[in-house]
Amino acid sequence: MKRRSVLAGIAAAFTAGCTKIGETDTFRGLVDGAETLHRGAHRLVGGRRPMAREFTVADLSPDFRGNGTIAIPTDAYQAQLAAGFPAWRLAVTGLVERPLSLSLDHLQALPQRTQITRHDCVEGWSAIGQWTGPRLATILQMARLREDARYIVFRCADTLAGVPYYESCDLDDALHPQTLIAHRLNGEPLPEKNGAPLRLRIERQLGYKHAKYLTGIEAVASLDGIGQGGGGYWEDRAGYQWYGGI
Ligand SMILES: Nc1nc2c(c(=O)[nH]1)N[C@H]1C(S)=C(S)[C@@H](COP(=O)(O)O)O[C@H]1N2
Ligand SMILES: [Mo]
Repeated sequence: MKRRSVLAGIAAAFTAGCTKIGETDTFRGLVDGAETLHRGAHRLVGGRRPMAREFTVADLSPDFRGNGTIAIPTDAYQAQLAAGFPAWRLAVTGLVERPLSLSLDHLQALPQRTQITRHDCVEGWSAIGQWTGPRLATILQMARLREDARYIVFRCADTLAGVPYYESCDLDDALHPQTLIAHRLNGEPLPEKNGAPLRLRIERQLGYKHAKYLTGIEAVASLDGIGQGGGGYWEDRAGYQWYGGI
């Protein structure tokens, strides 16, 4: 209530279009107070920065290392890798009006975004890479998310110790402009070690959230009953935070 009235006061002052008001102590007090309140409110919803920092080509790491699964030694995957993944599909399922099965060609024909960002792994290393792909938001728009969808689950082709890798995020990160289904790293098709042919880039989150070897994205209302319910492979077993914000 108090916040509303302070903001209303400032809005009124601005609409009055009066510059002199800005020189009075009362107005300064109002502005400072509102900024504090605004920062407080931002922290309440998670303290998220709007955009992750982007870098230039001069900042690129000479080699973007691979971590976690860095190869999928099955015959089926290796055959696809050699052929450029003609049969790979990204399934879009769950709480959507229009389930999709998207080929690499289709994903590459959508509007693309390229961004240079820093990847931070909790194991203590970082790397800067340039990623290209359609926004996840574009894909979710095509599939028409239902109103009861609250999370997006990312399914991967690899297993660690026999358990499929998976991840998930909320809609704020899923629809964020820097969240991509990337198919290129530094201008080249994704290398096997970095998740060929498709991996998530979710730039305000730590490395383990960036699911590689993507086979499906699924809109759900709850994470209960998916994996062990923690929202991701490492969240389920090592107690990593589900909200791995940087
Ligand atoms: N499918 C899958 N995705 C994954 C992992 C994995 O083992 N399997 N490892 C995660 C971790 S901990 C990190 S740091 C990054 C590593 O990405 P990179 O191999 O491109 O460096 O991928 C993440 N995504
Ligand atoms: Mo990591």
